Amino acid sequence: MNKRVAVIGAGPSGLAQLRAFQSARQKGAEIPEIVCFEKQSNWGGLWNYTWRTGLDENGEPVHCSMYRYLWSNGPKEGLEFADYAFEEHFGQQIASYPPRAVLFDYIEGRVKKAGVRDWIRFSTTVRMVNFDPATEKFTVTVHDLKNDRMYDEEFDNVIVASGHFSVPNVPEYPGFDRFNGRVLHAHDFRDAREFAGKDLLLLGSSYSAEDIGSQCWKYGAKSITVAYRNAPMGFNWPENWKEVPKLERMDESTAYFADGSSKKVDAVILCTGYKHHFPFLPDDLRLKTANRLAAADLYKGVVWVYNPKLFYLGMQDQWFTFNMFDAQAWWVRDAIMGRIAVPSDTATMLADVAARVAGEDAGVDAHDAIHYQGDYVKELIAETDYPSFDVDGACEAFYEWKEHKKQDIMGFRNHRYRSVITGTMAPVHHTPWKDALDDSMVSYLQN
Ligand code: FAD
Ligand code: NA7
Repeated sequence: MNKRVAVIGAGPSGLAQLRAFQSARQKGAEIPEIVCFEKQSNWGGLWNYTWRTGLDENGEPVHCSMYRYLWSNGPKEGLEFADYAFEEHFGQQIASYPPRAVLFDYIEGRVKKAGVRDWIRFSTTVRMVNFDPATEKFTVTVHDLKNDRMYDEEFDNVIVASGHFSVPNVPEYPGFDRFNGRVLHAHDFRDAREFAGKDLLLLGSSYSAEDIGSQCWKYGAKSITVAYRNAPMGFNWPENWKEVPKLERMDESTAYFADGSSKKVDAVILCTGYKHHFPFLPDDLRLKTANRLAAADLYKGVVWVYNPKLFYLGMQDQWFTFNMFDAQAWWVRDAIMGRIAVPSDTATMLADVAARVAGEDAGVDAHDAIHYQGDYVKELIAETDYPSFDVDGACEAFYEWKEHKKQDIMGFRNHRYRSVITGTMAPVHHTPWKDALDDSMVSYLQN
């Protein structure tokens, strides 16, 4: 097979793609030449933590949106790789909500074992991708940041795995320019200790607001006020935490809300989500979608309907993560290797997208959404040799997680779940989450 395939990004999705091809080669298949371009100097995507914000050492936008003391916000039993269990990596079962460093180690362990690191060109940013209908090839223009050299290469397929939780959605509210404290987006939040003793205002009512608020609460913020745009999160919050309706305006020191209330605050953190942003793709190849489970214009959630030689991984909003990226990567591999037939007409592919959108829209709550994405994972893995696993069991872990959050939002991470890969029950973590201030791997693994 003399095909060449470009993978953009070596985060969990891109790495799943490398592992998918390597696994086919291990089973004796002839695979295309794979070149993965990664703008950071290491793999792991968002899980590759940096203290940097703004621009990086090369003048590129910092990709990382993660922060110190970040622990998994869902049970690890919902994301476990079917071909590489936590027990295989750590030599024992571990507790259910690992901190970032532990999950980074796990992600890295699988690809180290697969031996795919030399497929990746690190510190190399993709600047542009163009498709030539005459040759049916893509020209990928990249910038080798270490040697400050730009060059072009041709590929038969391109797989975009550049993530979509890195470019912040930054709204403006009246008075931000007069406010004397700091206004920052969640993307630039790094260390909750900065806000110890402070009164904080957070905007947004999704994962970032919940988790950054919780971190700041845990590390000693004086008060947390969360202003929601549509609906409050509605958890049973600690007494120094309040949810209020929409922010209307600010002055030098005070925030004013839609219900007429106000609050003097020291800093504002915009937990207002992220944008699907692909500055390296021209109009005819660029995905434009809302952050939802049925992403726009992707057949089977991965094939760009207007040019099926182009694929996207991990562009959906995510209940399932690592195992869903695997399901997609194995499927994309098989489409590229001719093992799976992709429809030849755009109309058929668009009908598939419309059906997925309708399926998502028919759901009424989080339970339906989890079930919907679980079914999607099942659908894809049934079509490849990705090891099948108990997806319904993983959904059960998510349902329990949702209940545990309702019961105690600062205590849900003290629960444990059963692995659907090995069948083993996780141990209870040695320290309740709210008291565990050290998030190092050494500390976490001391169970
Ligand atoms: P990313 O991890 O974003 O990786 C994309 C890669 O592409 C990066 O390495 C980037 O440098 C590279 N790249 C981008 N543009 C270019 C370019 N032009 N050229 C070359 N390389 C490029 N998921 C969970 O399962 N559990 C959690 O607890 C969890 N917590 C999260 C907390 C936060 C704050 C955020 C933002 C996300 C969290 N997630 C969590 C979800 C997260 O999206 C996934 O876990 C996962 O990182 C997505 O993988 P990805 O490879 O698709 O994207
Ligand atoms: P999400 O889940 O996309 O949520 C974004 C939130 O921001 C959501 O509550 C939005 O309100 C709110 N939002 C968006 N624009 C505005 C404006 N203009 N004003 C006020 N509020 C706004 O992003 P997150 O960062 O929470 O989570 C992303 C990932 O990071 C996630 O997968 C986690 O694993 C970690 P709405 O609810 O629409 O009213």
